[in-house]
Amino acid sequence: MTPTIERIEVSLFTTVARTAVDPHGHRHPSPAHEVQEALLTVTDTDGATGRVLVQPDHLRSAVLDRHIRPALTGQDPLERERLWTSLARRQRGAHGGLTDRALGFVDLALWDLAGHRTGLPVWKLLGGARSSAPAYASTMCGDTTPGGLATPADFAAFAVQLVEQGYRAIKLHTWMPPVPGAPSVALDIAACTAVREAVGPDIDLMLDANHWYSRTEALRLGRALQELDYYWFEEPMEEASISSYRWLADQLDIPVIGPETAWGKNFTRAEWVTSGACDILRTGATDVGGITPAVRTLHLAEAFNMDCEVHGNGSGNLALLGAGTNGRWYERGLLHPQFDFDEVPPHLNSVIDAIDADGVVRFPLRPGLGDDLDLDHIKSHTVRTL
Ligand code: LLH
Ligand code: MG
Repeated sequence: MTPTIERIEVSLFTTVARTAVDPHGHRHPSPAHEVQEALLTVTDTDGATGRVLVQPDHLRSAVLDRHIRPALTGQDPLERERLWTSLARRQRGAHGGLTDRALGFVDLALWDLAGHRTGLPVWKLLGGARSSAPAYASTMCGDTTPGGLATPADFAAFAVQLVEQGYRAIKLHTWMPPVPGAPSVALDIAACTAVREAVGPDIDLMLDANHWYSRTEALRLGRALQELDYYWFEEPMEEASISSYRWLADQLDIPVIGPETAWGKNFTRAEWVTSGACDILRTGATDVGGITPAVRTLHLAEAFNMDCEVHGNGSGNLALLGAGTNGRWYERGLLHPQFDFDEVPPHLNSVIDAIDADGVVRFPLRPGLGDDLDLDHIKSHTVRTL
């Protein structure tokens, strides 16, 4: 008999973090402190499991009980396209209660389960277009910390360190509110100039600047970046305004990339392409509602001869890079001179995305998404199960 989905659980557990977010959601280094994280587990009637680390705010009990369990329980977990569509169709009547991220977490767990059932890593199930990808170092946002990322010179010094570690590409996140004085086009240009001068012409550089510049501020910044031979210009304005991005992309030679945070899954991405709002499309395993719709965006872009870059780190985004080669980079970060990104937190046995001396990440060979979870830690530190 075909196995069907039997149990869907979210376990809240404690672990240790060395970063924290500011009131605007930007992550910075912090002293080690206890935090709660969450694991979604989907189990089928044969005992096969799909597991993924999630943000529990998107999978509260009401969301699980009203939408996710009714849509999935008793269904064949391998029929991801059908299950994703049935969940996505529930979004309209959920009045904002069933988010794209919730869809994404469920889809990731189903891909992990499929990997465990077949004994294959997800990047291979997605077609195995390649088995590794170059990483770009994605910095944390600018701050006010001495020796951190407080000045253009700090960004330049950190960029030199990153190149020494093997990275061949670096993306800056410059100063954003609530940092006093941020944002500032002049300061952004100073940081981008300092980094280019520090690393020379052979390192690819990108900028992800304050997300709420005006059109004219974004244009001024973009023109400076193209003079500095930057590789792409990311999210300088509110992404809901597609016509602003078309206005910007029409006037710049440097590739404009997007959208990253815009809601609307693969449908919004198609609008960006046909509107001419970007030169490089953007997707992400949880940004667009899962690996399933993210693969659609990669292939959509490919059919327009466009690159489609994957936003964010983690096992789902790494797996997604196996679905094509027009997502050229893996975004590794967020990095900071006072934070050891390679330190393994207590709920993991190893990091999934170690880089080699050339800044390349080799995809994991473990079945499923490949996260090396310490299930004993998670079990013994579980404080609540939804
Ligand atoms: O604003 C930030 O803190 C970063 O931009 C962050 O959201 C990061 O995920 C990003 O945009 N990467 O490209
Ligand atoms: Mg970004």
